[in-house]
Amino acid sequence: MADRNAPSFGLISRNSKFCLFSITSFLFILSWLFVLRSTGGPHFIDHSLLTNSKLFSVIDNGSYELQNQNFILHSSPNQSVLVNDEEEAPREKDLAKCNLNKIMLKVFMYDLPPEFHFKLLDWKPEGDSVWPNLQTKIPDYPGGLNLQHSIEYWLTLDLLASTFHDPTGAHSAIRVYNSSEADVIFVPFFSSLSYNRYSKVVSPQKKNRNMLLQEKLVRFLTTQEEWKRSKGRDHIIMAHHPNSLLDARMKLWPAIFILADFGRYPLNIANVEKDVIAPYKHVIKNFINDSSNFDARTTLLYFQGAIYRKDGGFIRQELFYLLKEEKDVHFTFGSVHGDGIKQASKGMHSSKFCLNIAGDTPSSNRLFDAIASHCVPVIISDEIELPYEDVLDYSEFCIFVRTSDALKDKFLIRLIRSIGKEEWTRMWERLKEIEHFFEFQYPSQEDDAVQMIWQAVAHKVSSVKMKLHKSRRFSRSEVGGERGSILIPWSKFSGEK
Ligand SMILES: *[C@@H]1O[C@H](CO)[C@@H](O)[C@H](O)[C@H]1NC(C)=O
Ligand SMILES: *[C@@H]1O[C@H](CO)[C@@H](O)[C@H](O)[C@H]1NC(C)=O
Ligand SMILES: *[C@@H]1O[C@H](CO)[C@@H](O)[C@H](O)[C@H]1NC(C)=O
Ligand SMILES: CC(=O)N[C@H]1CO[C@H](CO)[C@@H](O)[C@@H]1O
Repeated sequence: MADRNAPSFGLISRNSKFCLFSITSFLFILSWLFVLRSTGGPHFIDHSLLTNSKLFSVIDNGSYELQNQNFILHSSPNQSVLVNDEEEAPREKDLAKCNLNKIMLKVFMYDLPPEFHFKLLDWKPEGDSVWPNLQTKIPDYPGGLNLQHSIEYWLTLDLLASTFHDPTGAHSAIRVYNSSEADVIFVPFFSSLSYNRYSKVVSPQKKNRNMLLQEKLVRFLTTQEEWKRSKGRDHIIMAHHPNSLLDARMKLWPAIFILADFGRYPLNIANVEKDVIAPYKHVIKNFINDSSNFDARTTLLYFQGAIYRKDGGFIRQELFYLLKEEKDVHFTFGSVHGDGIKQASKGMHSSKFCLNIAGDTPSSNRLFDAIASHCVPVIISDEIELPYEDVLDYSEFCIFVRTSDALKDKFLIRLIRSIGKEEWTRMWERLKEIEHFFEFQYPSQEDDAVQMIWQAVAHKVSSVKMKLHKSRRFSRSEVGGERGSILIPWSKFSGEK
């Protein structure tokens, strides 16, 4: 990062200024036309003014299509009149479309050997190619509960596809091949899958393959120019499964981690300021065309989950005793496998509220299952960190309860029963509006989980850059004036002791 300039972050504001300017200009011209028209003057308007205007061709070609959507350019002989096709103002729609191009994060991706990524999916490399050809076949990620942590797969696919010609053109990140031009350096190690698949030691080996891969990764990264020039601070490393990257994280911590939570990390290794929290991929089916309502969802409160021996287990057990007499509460233990997923889908789709109680980690995929089911989440997890909370106000569609309160007799059930039809319906509507933020898909779509994560990364990178630039102010008076020597430890600017 030391040598990077930061053009793309300028783009964010430049883009939105441009959008604002274009829309304002357009509205201005529009109102001007209406004034002319109402004073009987459309014939004063030169046809060429409209059709040849640069502004209009920009609008025509840009991310919003004013004419095609709401307006028709009527060219009656020798006069042109813009007529609003629909009565509603186009403003909101156009602003939303303008957002489309708000950030373009430039990402350099290491060409790691396939054993770090697609070979873990049993993909077989052809020739020298490190990457699958997505235009012929997209390797599948293993199903079941593996999928919860599959963000490594979706982000990598998105980067690989970012260089294809894409008529929808809605990318948030684009792969660049010159690392000096990149905003961040992406490390395509499928660490969650590596943990899930290769944690067992196979004799006669002493170490499992997951550990060996991590050692290899550390050796690789720490010898790269890209790593050396930023000490890894602009590197993106995915470790979504709470147990993934257990060994390497202690050596790679200057990087930006993409995580499910901070449950198993010391504060100096991972923290909210430096890292990015990503959602789990929900395992419950989406509730498409959800026409249920408050009364149709007959279960008041739904919970299905495992019992843990640690803290989370205690809370779950206590809550079970507090709630077991309530007739409209579904509270059972047992993890969701196979047919369980079908049952849980049914249960969550027919419940008003869904409980999320901290387990052995602060986060769980249950929250994202609840969102996909439009079942208002009730979160009892004091340490939980939520994805994109800088842009999303979870209190609009979730109920948060402190653990200490939840364990008071009748507290939780009274709170839940006090939420009436109107308030619940508002939260349910909001859930339907925001659910797409949590969808992982290929190709990625505007503001889905993949693009939201890239945007969250972009927000981190700009602050890292600012701090690095600031730290260079007096670099000439530092020893030897050498830039590499003034890289300060992360803890200096993350406020840790
Ligand atoms: C429109 O203008 C063109 C020349 O600019 C002229 O030849 C044509 O007759 C005009 N048509 C009408 C309907 O006035
Ligand atoms: C990479 O980008 C840097 C900065 O823009 C430039 O100086 C360098 O020549 C580029 N390298 C290659 C191989 O194109
Ligand atoms: C949802 O509704 C749309 C339009 O009414 C319909 O075309 C579609 O098939 C429905 N999907 C499902 C899964 O019911
Ligand atoms: C990217 C894009 O849509 N470009 C179009 C801009 O408009 C000209 C003329 O209308 C087209 O030829 C381009 O294809």
